[in-house]
Amino acid sequence: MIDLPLVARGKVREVYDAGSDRLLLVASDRISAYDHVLPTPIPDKGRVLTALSVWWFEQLTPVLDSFGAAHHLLSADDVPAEVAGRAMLVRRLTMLPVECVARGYLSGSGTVEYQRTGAIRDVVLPAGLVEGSRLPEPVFTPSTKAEVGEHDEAIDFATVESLVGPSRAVELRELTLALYRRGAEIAEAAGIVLADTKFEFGLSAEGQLTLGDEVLTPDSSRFWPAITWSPGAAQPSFDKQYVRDWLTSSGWDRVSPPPELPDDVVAATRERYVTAYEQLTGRAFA
Ligand code: Q0N
Repeated sequence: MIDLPLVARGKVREVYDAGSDRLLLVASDRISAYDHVLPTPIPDKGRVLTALSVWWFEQLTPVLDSFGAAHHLLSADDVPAEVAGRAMLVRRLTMLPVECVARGYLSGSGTVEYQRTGAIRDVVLPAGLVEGSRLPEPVFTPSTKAEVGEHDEAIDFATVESLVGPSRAVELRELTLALYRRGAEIAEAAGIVLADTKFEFGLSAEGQLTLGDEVLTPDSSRFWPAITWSPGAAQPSFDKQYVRDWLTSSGWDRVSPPPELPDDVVAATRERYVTAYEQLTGRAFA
């Protein structure tokens, strides 16, 4: 289909070799839920997430500049016709072996860790927080990329120091938190809670710290509608809630291959992705 060597294939994205110094990141319409890729694609999901990522790279450039850092995006226009709108030509980086997660709200594995220890990683938190609570300050919760099929493994800050060196570790933590804060501020103004997000960084050929991957999409972040935010129970996902609710009510056991989604769930979910894009950017989705 695409006449370039395939470098890596994720659950919902592919990476192609586009020359010695470039990669092509291609977002598909595939959607995952409960750790499975569903058999039913969501039309336009790849184009929406790519457009959102491109928009965020632009929004985040002042934050990156203030750290002397850059992003990897070269072009979203100069891409093969068969992936038009859902691909990014990016600078090839030497990736750093740390998944840089920032959490501004308690959710998922963060809640589990807090209930067990009263802290998230190295940060002691006040008593009484519940699933969905806003944290007093965002927390850096790095992880390392697991083998295919496994979940990323939580690591503490000392492990980040040993992986990338102490000064780079501080730089990753501070830049991750600054990018998250700016993203959450923009999202909040658009009625979306950016509960947490994951960034990946690398070094350019010139040694510049560079933001890679996709950024601040619903696939790399938890987006919650601000209007229903109510700490104390699981928050509805901005994008995947119809899918999760339908899968739950379908009787699927979460182990067998997942069932096809009905058309109305597909349409409602597509609408949620488009709404997230339009609400955040203030632009119409083409
Ligand atoms: C790279 N991954 C892991 C794409 C992202 N700019 C880059 N240079 C070199 N390698 C990578 C990037 C980027 N981005 C990062 N794989 C290759 C994350 N992937 C998952 C699949 O989609």
